[in-house]
Amino acid sequence: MTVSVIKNGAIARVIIDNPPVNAISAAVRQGLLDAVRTVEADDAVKAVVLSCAGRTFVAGADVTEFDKPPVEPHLPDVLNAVEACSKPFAAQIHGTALGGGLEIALACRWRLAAPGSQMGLPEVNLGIIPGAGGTVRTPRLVGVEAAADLITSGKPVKAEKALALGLIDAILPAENADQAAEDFVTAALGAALPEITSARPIGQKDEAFWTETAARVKRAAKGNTGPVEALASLKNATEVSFAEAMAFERETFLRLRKTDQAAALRHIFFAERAAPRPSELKGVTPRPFTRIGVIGGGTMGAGIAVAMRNAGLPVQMIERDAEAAARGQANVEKILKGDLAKGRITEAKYAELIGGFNAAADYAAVADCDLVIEAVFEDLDVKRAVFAELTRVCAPDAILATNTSYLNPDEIVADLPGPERFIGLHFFSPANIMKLLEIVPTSGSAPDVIATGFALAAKAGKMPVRAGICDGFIGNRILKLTRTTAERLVVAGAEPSQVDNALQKFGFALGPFRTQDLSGLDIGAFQRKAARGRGESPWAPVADRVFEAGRLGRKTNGGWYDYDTAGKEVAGTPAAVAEAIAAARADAGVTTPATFSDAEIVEAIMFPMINESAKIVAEGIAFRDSDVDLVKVSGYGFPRFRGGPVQYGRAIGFAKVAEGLEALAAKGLADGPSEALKAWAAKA
Ligand code: 3H9
Repeated sequence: MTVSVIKNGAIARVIIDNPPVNAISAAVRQGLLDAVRTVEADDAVKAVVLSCAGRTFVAGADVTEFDKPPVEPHLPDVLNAVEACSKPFAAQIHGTALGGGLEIALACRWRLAAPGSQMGLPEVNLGIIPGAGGTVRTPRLVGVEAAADLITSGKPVKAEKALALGLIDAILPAENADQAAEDFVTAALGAALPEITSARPIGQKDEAFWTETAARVKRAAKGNTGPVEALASLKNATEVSFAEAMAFERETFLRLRKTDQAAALRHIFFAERAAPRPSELKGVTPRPFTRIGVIGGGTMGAGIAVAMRNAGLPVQMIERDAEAAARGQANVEKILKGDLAKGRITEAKYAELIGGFNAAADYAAVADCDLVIEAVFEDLDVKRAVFAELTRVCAPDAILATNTSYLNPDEIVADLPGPERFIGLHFFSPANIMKLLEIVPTSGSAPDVIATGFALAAKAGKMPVRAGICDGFIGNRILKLTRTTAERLVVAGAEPSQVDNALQKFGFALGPFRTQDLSGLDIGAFQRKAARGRGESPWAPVADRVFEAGRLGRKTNGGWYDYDTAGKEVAGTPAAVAEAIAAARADAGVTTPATFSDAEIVEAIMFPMINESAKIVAEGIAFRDSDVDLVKVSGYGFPRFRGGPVQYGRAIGFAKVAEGLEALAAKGLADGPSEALKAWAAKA
């Protein structure tokens, strides 16, 4: 039974049992409605405790139903029945009460929560707003201001905070919680019953509050419409009757559920849950890892070391000599001191984190590490020398990983003993902050070694995505293409700032030129030099010239943009960049620079990205299209509410993207559609 009723004297217990997270499916809604009727009809029942089986209270509406038309009974009606039931309900919360789960609790007379439980209204993270009274009942319990925070941020609060806010009535003891909940209700029945939530008064706020809050919410939402709509529903709830407010909320919820944004956010929600659990690793036990070696103490190595320390793992760093080891130590201290200064960690935590870290110059110090991550200079010979040394000093079953971003991990470890123990673990800078971790098996990686990569990601709070070997794996392969496409636009006639601004308006955290200024133009220049050394001919006529002019980006106070002494970008294209552009245009025979609308720029950048994503999936570099989207959203500032390049292409229609690519190719702005994209277009 999805919902069962246990009658045991005056207090009945209604239990929702819908694994894994008790999501509110149609069966749960019907079961709850039936349970209300059952207890209503039983004179012996005086009150009801509503709880859930398994690891959590209700995690919300069943998101998998959102692509289909709503099925009766609808949750708001079920909850009105719960609230109107003459036998008062108490919600007994454990784990999380989220979205519709919290809305169920709001319709109960009392809310009792286990210590450590959390409650919230995360609907805005799915591009929707609460749809069963979240914006209407919450303010009646916690006040309008606290409700605005809860609903527009989507962030859950812990039981203690919920109690202080008035969202719950009591925190239950950790032991014998069921009995304690029933005792609470029995005692409460002896006093006057609290008013049902819908009958409670709702606070009022002046126009200034709403104007200021709406502006703040819109800024923070960065293009996600959910928070803005949720606030509008809350405001409406303060102005009209309960029933009218419920109708308005429901209408908004149903309208938003059908939007591309909501579909995109659901896509990423499921992508995040699929990527960490590759089906081919089902049943494979990861190797234990208790001590981590990090080779290289530069920005990347230090960031990885801190990420590992934050995961509670002791770290041994190796640098080439004592001086470099001291620099590595200083780099790690700098990151941790920054966290201390920002109040992210306490003095005691700092001491604990730095206490578990050591930097040395002798490889013998990693002999007892069971997982070693190399993060040295991107040079094949340098990396090969590191791995040769590691295979000499480390135990034969120790896992040896490379953090390379552009080299071929197979070439790095070619001919070394124990091919099954090598793997690529591609962290993103700053590695202590960025969640994405590309897991790149080599041709010899053993399944349990790959599984250990995923286990390490879980331990360190990273988002692992499996990627195959190609130039740049998933993320940097697309990044490289995007840089080329952006430069094609500039050579054809666009200004770098126009390209950046159009993409930022689309929702990207930063445009491609501003990103290059941040990370340094030397990185791309170095990669192109290495590629030319291999006989390839990478195309970057403007970036090459800007780099040759000594403009490496923010670190030299100028790259694609100039920066003032405070580090603020100076408007306009710097003269040196304008010269580089003019020279590249002359080489390309561009006599009359073309003009582009923002929409054309977005298409010119996005369509090749979608095309490349299709190729990446067709080649098996990514296992699923949602993995490509996850990489771009979690590692490259791609707007989450657009769901990643593939989901964006799906929303437009792959056939339309393929057509658009033909037109871009005719103008020399992109390659034509790939066979892989054409296949997607044919299937859609
Ligand atoms: C809503 O409630 C709208 C209402 O206002 C209006 C209604 C009218 N639906 O995350 P996990 C699956 S909107 C369907 O790995 P954890 C998930 O896909 C909803 N499935 O576990 C996974 O499946 P699989 C508002 C769901 O322990 C499995 O459960 N609520 C849902 O790390 C385990 O999930 C939310 O946004 C769902 N709602 O974390 C809360 N939730 O095993 C969303 C999970 O096949 N959920 N699944 O891959 C969460 O935040 C986390 O799942 C939770 C548990 C914290 C609960």
